[in-house]
Amino acid sequence: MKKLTWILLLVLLMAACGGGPGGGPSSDSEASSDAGAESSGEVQLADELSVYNWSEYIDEEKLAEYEETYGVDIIYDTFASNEDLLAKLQAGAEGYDVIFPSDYMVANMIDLGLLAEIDTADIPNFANIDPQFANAPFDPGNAHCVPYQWGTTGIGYQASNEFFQENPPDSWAYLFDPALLEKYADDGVNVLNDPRELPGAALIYLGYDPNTTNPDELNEARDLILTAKPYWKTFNSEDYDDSLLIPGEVTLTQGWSGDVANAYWSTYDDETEDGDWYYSIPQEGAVKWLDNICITASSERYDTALHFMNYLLDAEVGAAITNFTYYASPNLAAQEFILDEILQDESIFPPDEVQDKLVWLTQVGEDSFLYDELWTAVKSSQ
Ligand code: SPD
Repeated sequence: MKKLTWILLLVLLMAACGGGPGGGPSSDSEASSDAGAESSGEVQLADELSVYNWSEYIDEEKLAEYEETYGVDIIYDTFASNEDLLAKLQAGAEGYDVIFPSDYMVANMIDLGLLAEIDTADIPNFANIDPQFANAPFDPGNAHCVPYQWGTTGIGYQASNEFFQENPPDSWAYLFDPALLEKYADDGVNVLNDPRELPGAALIYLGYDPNTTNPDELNEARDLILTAKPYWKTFNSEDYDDSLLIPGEVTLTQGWSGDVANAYWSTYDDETEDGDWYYSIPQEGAVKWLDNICITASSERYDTALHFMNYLLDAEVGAAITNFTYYASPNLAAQEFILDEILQDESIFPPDEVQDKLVWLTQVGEDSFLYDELWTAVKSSQ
């Protein structure tokens, strides 16, 4: 069906129902700045929208549904870490409209003027968001971004590994202590290729704040990482969903909750009624994070970006995303459509006693060079 027909249909539908999944934020032509937008009454959508997200972090059927329903081609690209995203934008990459930074990176990007402002009154599906995830300290009043998915950073391990059967990894020592690592390093250990997450785990293991800017503590974390590094096979946070599952590739990984839960269900055996990948939040504590949907300050398709944002916050769309990614959804209205196996999974929705051990990463501002130096030392060592 031609794009114009879809737009006309959409306008009629909106008039009849008061807006569908993406039908909320209508663009007054006065407010619209979309380059190449086709105008049809209230709604103006651009021909294309460029979306830059974490890898394996959306149900692509929902992207296709958006394209088909609204006649907008989505140019989709992925990044591996908040710092990669930031570097790309700072290098002057223009053309990205919608991006998905985490909590502390939202704060950084606001300070750097990289995010467009939004008004949640223009996003009807924002009402679906659980109030506990709205108005976060890193973006007061959701003046720039809306919540997308949340999770934790822990340890994923193969339940079938004999050593883990006797010694389930319950501490960051399993990632950093050579005495333990030598028991299973030959079977493959992976860490997140992430300049805040890996140092964050080392700092927590050492008993420090993962947001510290104390050079001595950071040096200690760097040395801990350098001692463990020879035992690690890979630094991979992008396609480890696939690589993790290749037999013989990896037996233990630092991992994000949803990716490990996905690995559990991908290896689920109906006969044993169990999967091979378990997830653990180490006893020393771990990081909790919230990824967000934001519009870049350089976007020339602001109205379409806002429209897409509203679409992603629809209850059924939000549930479909969680049913695909296995990450927790901050979308309260989505809960009724989320698979029971996800809602009941404590590795995805941690119980209170685990929540108590979780901390947020926060922006370190001008001191971020300390983390850059640490990361360079880690990545450049042989
Ligand atoms: N495969 C999708 C991973 C998304 C993870 N976001 C993590 C943010 C951690 N700071």
